[in-house]
Amino acid sequence: MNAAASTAPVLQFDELQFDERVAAVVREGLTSRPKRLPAWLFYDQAGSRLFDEITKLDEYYLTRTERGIFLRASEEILERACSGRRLRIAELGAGSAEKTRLLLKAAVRRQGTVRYEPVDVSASALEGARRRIEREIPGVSVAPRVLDYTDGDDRKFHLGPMDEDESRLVLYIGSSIGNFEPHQAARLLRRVRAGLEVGDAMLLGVDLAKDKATLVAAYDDAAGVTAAFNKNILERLNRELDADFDADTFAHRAVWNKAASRMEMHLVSRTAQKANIAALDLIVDFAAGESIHTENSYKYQPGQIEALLAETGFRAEATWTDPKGWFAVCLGRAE
Ligand code: AVJ
Repeated sequence: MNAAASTAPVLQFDELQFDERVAAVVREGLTSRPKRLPAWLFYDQAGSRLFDEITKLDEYYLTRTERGIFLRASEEILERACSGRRLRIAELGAGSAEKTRLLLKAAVRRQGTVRYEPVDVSASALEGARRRIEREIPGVSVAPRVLDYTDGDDRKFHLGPMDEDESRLVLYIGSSIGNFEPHQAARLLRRVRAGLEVGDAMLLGVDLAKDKATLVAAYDDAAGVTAAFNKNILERLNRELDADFDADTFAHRAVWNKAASRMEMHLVSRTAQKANIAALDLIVDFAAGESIHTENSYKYQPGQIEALLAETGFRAEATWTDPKGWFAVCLGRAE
């Protein structure tokens, strides 16, 4: 073992576990009918870079719309959230850094310093976030938590104790909750609530249902970045599981499922073909036109997120939206 490897035992362990998780969901998803893969598989290094590009596209209104809400309302959001105490700010996921920065800066203006607790399964993503944020925003101390908040079992979601005069604000922004079926979303919120004290707060950012053309364009942009993002999931299987997918033989498809109020992404096999996933010892058959369902992105109706908060142990206290009513940021109080 060389010196570099021996200094990074935690990361190696992290990656080993992750591979097993990838192998298990891929086997499960590609032997199911209809075929599916979970959306979290998008975010390897290449996929995270592509997602970052997506957030800058004209068609992808979500990121800039939510950012606009934070630009206008950060102070007010913190004022409502803190109920007169010092705030600690936790965040589910370590990825939404730019919008988070607006809130962290507002918190530093308010109270001088703030402790920021990003929660993620990836120790390396958290370490990157810690370094970036401590360098860029003086007054923020970052205390990362390696934890899988999407874990199916109902163990408490523990963020650790706080001082007497503090309260917690948990951020779950960027429409991340949109990837969950409504019942899974409720489960996740209940799990978060179980780790909070009465009076703590949760800030949710959700995308709202809107006209079909706007939605479809956001998930099928003219430059083809979202198509590349979708197809990267196959390239990831090639890299990590020694598979032989030819991503170009699959078409990117974005569909508005109005009945379920969700955008769906699919990869549709253009021809009848087989793919060999060597590491799984698995050969997958595709009929011409057969799809792999790779993502659901739920779009909420006004009032629906407030109802979800109410049924999971929170009181919906305030909702901020943009002038077009495309995106909503909602504050729930643990009760
Ligand atoms: C990161 C889950 C909010 O659903 O809009 C972007 C991911 N998928 N383009 C979304 C995504 C296709 C994104 N979320």
